[in-house]
Parts: sequence; C-alpha cells; structure tokens
Amino acid sequence: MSHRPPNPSGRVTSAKIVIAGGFGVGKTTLVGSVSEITPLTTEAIMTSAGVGVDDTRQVPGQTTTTVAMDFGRISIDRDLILYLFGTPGQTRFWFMWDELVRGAIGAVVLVDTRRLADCFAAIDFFEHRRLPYLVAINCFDGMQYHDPQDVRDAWRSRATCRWWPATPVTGSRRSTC
Ligand SMILES: Nc1nc2c(ncn2[C@@H]2O[C@H](COP(=O)(O)OP(=O)(O)OP(=O)(O)O)[C@@H](O)[C@H]2O)c(=O)[nH]1
Ligand SMILES: [Mg+2]
Repeated sequence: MSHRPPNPSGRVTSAKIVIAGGFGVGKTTLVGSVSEITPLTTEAIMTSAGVGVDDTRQVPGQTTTTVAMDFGRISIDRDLILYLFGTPGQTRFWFMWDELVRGAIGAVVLVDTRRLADCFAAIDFFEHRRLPYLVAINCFDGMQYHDPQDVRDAWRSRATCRWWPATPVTGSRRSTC
C-alpha cells in the first residue's frame, strides 16, 4: 500500500488496466489472485470441438477458457482504485480486445516462458496502439524456463515496455518471484 497524502478533493480516482496475453497463460488466474472482490469471469467449458484448435499441451489442467472478459478490482489507496480487465486469449475472440482496451491507461502482457511466441501478437497489439504495457512472467509451478535477464533483453528495444517478473498463483495468494 502506498502512503500518499489523502486527496484534498476527497474524490476517488480509478484507472483501468488490461491483463492480456496468449491462450492459457494464466490471465484469469492472475485477475482472480490479485482482485479484492470476487472476480467476474466468463469461462466456458472447452469441449472436444476445440481439439486440434486449442493447444493445451502446456496447460493440460485447463478445462475452461475465457470467452469475453475477466473483471477484478484492487484498491491501491483510499482514493485510488484499479479496475482489472482480463482479455480472452484465443485468437477467435480477439475482436473483443478493441473494446476492452478503451479507456485503459496501460496493460500487463502475461507471458508463459515455455512458449514466448504466444505473447508476440499481444505485444504488437499494444505497441500498435501506443498503450504502455509491462511484461509479467508467469512462473508455472515455480519453474523459470528462461533467465529473466534473457527475457528482459528480448524486449530491450521496446521503448514502451516495462518489466515485472511475477508469479500469479491459483487461489487467493499473491506473490512475486
Ligand atoms: N501451476 C500453475 N497453474 C496455473 C498458474 N496460472 C494459471 N494456471 C493454470 O493454467 C490454466 C490456464 O489458466 P487461466 O487463468 O484460465 O489462463 P487464461 O490465460 O485466462 O486462459 P484463456 O482465457 O483460455 O486464454 C488453468 O488450469 C490454471 O489453473 C500458475 O501460476 N501456476
Ligand atoms: Mg482466461
């Protein structure tokens, strides 16, 4: 929690942050882990129709997928609230992204370093719109498959990018690595 002086106007300021990234990288889990309210989710069960379309090899436990958005909230201070909007990860739902980023001040691109390339489209999306973003590494099961410095170097040329290695966890715990 920050210790900023109270806003003299007494008004509450809110900001919108988008949580984005490829399919199954942990966006819904992240929003649920850090949100102080029960998150709104739009999960649909993945059926056999998705076999051959949805690649769940790296997340074999995944049985549902976001079909519209996730929503959560974090109170940074008494007068500053962050609203978190998680995107769907599957390309067939990407038409939602233009709506979801409207009014956002920035984005988190969540990355599973076992499949870095899956986040490139999200990076391109935010760079194209010149929306500031940071890259967060999801250390699935506590494993770091790449040295954080190597991943940082891969984004060094991206002027709008900031760095935040993170470990979203399933459940209500919050932690970073
Ligand atoms: N062990 C572990 N599993 C995780 C973590 N984050 C997500 N998962 C699991 O990975 C799978 C996908 O997580 P989701 O949060 O649904 O991923 P998503 O990015 O929202 O997926 P889509 O909305 O389908 O793109 C689920 O089975 C989660 O339980 C993590 O930090 N550690
Ligand atoms: Mg999701």
